[in-house]
Amino acid sequence: MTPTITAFERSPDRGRGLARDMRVRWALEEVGQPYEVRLVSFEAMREPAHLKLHPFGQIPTYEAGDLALFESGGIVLHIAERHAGLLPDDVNGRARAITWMFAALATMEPPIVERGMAWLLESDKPWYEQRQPLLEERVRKRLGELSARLGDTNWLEGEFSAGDLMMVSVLFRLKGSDLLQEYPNLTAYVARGEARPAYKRAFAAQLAVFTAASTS
Ligand SMILES: N[C@@H](CCC(=O)N[C@@H](CS)C(=O)NCC(=O)O)C(=O)O
Repeated sequence: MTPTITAFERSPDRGRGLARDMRVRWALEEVGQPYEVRLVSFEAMREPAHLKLHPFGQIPTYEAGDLALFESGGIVLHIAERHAGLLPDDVNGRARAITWMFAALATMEPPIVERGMAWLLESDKPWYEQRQPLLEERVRKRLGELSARLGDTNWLEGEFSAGDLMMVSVLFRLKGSDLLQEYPNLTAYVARGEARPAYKRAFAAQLAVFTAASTS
């Protein structure tokens, strides 16, 4: 059965690959599962039909048969559990890979998003100049800890896994920033993720939506 995911009709990040349907697309590409995309506008995301799929009125969602999911982490985990290629076969290895997914979403993503949102929504406010170094420090702390753990290995737990897919997707939000560049092993880790053929296909598919919308 071909699953259907939702994605932004118009990309607020101008096609930089930050919208979270990217993680789901990437996971589907990694496991070789074809998928369909239903594009939604910001207005449609607030409509009852979409709220039935996603209680918080966001993207991405995932539908396959009578299963409907929301939350990129839940969706990627479901894909990884249903198909070979994103989770190790042994029970402990799977548990560790899943733990890295949670670490990406619950430990790394919040300070990274908070820093980004402050820049987006508060950079004209009088407190921003004072607040920004604090937000950067919180991100830097987590990057330093992650960098120390990754060391000079390619992936977090041996082979590439859903844990790496999620971690790279989260770090991608810092791409090009001085913060990420302070950690050459993390910069290289993100680049390794981006170099994967499945990532490239997912990125191209998401970018095509932006390109089509901006020329129409
Ligand atoms: N924790 C959610 C976050 C979903 C989320 O923030 N989606 C964004 C796009 S990346 C969205 O729909 N933003 C529009 C809005 O919140 O109104 C997940 O990982 O799926």
